[in-house]
Amino acid sequence: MAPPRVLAMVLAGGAGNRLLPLTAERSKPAVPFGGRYRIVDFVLSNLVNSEIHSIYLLVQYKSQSLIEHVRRAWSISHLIAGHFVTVVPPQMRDGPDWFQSTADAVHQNLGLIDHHSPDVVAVFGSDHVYRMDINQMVRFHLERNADVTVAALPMPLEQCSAFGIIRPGPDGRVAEFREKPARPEPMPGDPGRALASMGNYIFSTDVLIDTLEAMRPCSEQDFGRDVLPRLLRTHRVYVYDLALNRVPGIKPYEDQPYWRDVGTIDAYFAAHMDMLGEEPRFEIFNPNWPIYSDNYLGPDTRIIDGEVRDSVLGAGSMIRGARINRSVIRREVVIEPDADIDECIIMDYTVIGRGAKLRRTIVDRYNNIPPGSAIGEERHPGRNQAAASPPPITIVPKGKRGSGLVY
Ligand code: ADQ
Repeated sequence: MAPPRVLAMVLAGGAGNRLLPLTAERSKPAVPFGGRYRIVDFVLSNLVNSEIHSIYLLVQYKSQSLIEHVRRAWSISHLIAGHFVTVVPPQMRDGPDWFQSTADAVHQNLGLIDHHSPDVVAVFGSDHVYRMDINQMVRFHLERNADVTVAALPMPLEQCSAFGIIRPGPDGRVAEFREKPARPEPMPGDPGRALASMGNYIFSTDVLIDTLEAMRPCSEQDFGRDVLPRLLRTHRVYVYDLALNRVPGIKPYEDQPYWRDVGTIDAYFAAHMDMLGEEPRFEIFNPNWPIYSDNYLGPDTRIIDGEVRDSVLGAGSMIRGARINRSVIRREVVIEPDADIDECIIMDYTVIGRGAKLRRTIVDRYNNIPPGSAIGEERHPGRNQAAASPPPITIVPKGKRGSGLVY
């Protein structure tokens, strides 16, 4: 039997206010992640590794750096018909407004779906760090003759007001869906957790088109808040538990499944810490399921002197003599002698001056941290020692291009 034809619509227009100031000049999917990635690379890698190669990326405001990144990193072969990652800016097809909401973004592009006439449409978010074989979810959807399938996984109850919460029925169908409920209901037999939607959906093409056409002209409609509750009443809506998903090459010590919504600074920082350690909760190196990004053509990193423990070093950097502990250093970063960097994320084209001390700090791109600075916990030694919660994370916003590097 021929494999199903899948068209992916990746929702990449999120403003990401809870990630400010990292999203002051870029959209959430364009925020740098790890030593060399952007957040959007995770969903795109999952799609391409799942052999889904027809991908539209629906962007909105502050999309310039996302567009540039996708052009550099995701120009997959145009020689093969049906292989593309194409950025779709708002076309204002229904009037002078930009995409109003997630459902509206897809609604304004129903023409693209019509043009490709796929068997199913994968409507996926782009704000998550995870590995997932999306084909397994497509098969699950087709085997059940579902109209819509929602990917989900159990999450701790205290985090669940941030998610769409599913009450599954005995037959695997979604019995109830509540978008970001104030008091989420735990799963039966699991009082500490509720079943949270990942914001990733497989739609049978006709159902998606008919539903969005019928919902017009209420353009402020959202997949979680409006589309799913409406479809539950009339259609076959199934839940796909990510725990069923088997991605090749996952190490025994990794969280299975690993999935993080990195929409807040705390979650973004924690996801970086998950990549560290001898047995990380999320192992970025998996040759069976690579995470792709752009091909950096600069030099390797050089360490002249220093002490580096449990850290990720991006390419093209220069460590002149520093103590670096549990940190992620991205590309073309210079760290001067006697700097002390502890649990930090240092982004591209940045200089950390001699003797600077940084703790639990995210330094955005293009910064020049003066010699002798003390940023983060170092400024208030002992302040949080008695507190049960970890010390807060300090952020140095993006500097001016050219103010950071050169060695
Ligand atoms: P949220 O993450 O709060 O909840 P939202 O902010 O609407 O949902 O973002 C969903 C995706 O759509 C993101 O990838 C975002 O970048 C993108 N997006 C938002 N507005 C857009 C627009 N106008 N145009 C294009 N893209 C847009 C959703 C679900 C919940 C689920 C969580 C999981 O609604 O049910 O639990 O995701 O994180």
